[in-house]
Amino acid sequence: DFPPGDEAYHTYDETVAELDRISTEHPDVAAKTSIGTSFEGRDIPALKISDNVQEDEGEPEVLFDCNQHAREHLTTEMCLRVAQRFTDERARPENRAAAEDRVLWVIPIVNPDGSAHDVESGQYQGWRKNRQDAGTDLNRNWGYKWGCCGGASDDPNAETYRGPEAFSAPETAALRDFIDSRVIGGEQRIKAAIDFHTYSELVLWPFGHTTDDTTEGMTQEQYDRFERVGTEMAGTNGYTPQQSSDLYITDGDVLDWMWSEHEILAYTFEMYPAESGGLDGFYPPGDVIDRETQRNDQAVDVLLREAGA
Ligand code: 0X9
Ligand code: CA
Ligand code: ZN
Repeated sequence: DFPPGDEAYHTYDETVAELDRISTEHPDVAAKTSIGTSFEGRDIPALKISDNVQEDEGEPEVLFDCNQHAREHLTTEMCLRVAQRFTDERARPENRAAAEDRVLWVIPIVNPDGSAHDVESGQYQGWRKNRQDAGTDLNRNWGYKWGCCGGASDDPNAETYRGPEAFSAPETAALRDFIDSRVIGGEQRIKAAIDFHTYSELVLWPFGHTTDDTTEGMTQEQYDRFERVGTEMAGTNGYTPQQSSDLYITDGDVLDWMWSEHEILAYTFEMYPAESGGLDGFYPPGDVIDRETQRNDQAVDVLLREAGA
């Protein structure tokens, strides 16, 4: 469990229970499903949110995925916030308006083994990767230009180990398969996404593998849209907007794949201020959860709007 003072965080089991509660209480707008299984055999649950949720109404879809990195537990709370807002709090006019004619997919724990491992002793382990052998960094295991550019490690003990091949981690393969499965009649239904991380208060867009704005797979017009929408979202939460490679070069990260493979308007948010620094930045006290998740409500609404553009 989470250490004393941080009980407000949801463990893996509590997160699953919360998704069960939401889908049970709101069967018309929320449906729990699974995208697959982790290395150690845990289910990776997802919540679909839409009016007439049992039907396929062909609406634009937006994906919110959280906790690729085990210790970034605040992101799981962010996904739960999105889920609660558009179910428990759906009656509020601003929430109803934002989710009108959209499908939301919420995946609170992409890395269940790592997340459980990080807290199960009652003391934080500072764990980032999944639990396959010495651990693979899920956000270096995606298949677009995997391992191309010095933005990941080939050392299994490194924090940014990319794995022996692209999608060697069952968790990234499961999320890939889910996203691929949203191509219906030749059209990718998922139009936009936020991949939540901590920390540093950043809104990031592709590419990560190059500092070039325009390159293979990214025209000036496309880049300008990323920058415009990213800057608008950052204007609502006070984060700093920038291309992800401006932070540092990565290869095999989720954004580069979502954009290149599916033209999903995909952003990484780095939640929470950097002041505490080091490992402490990954473990914000439980009493900041509400503030730091609600802070992104308007940014989420901007992306829901943009998914229809
Ligand atoms: O390194 C990562 O995967 C992300 N940061 S974290 O501290 N949460 O691990 C940032 C990924 C964004 N992409 C690039 N910087 N290229
Ligand atoms: Ca609907
Ligand atoms: Zn991260």
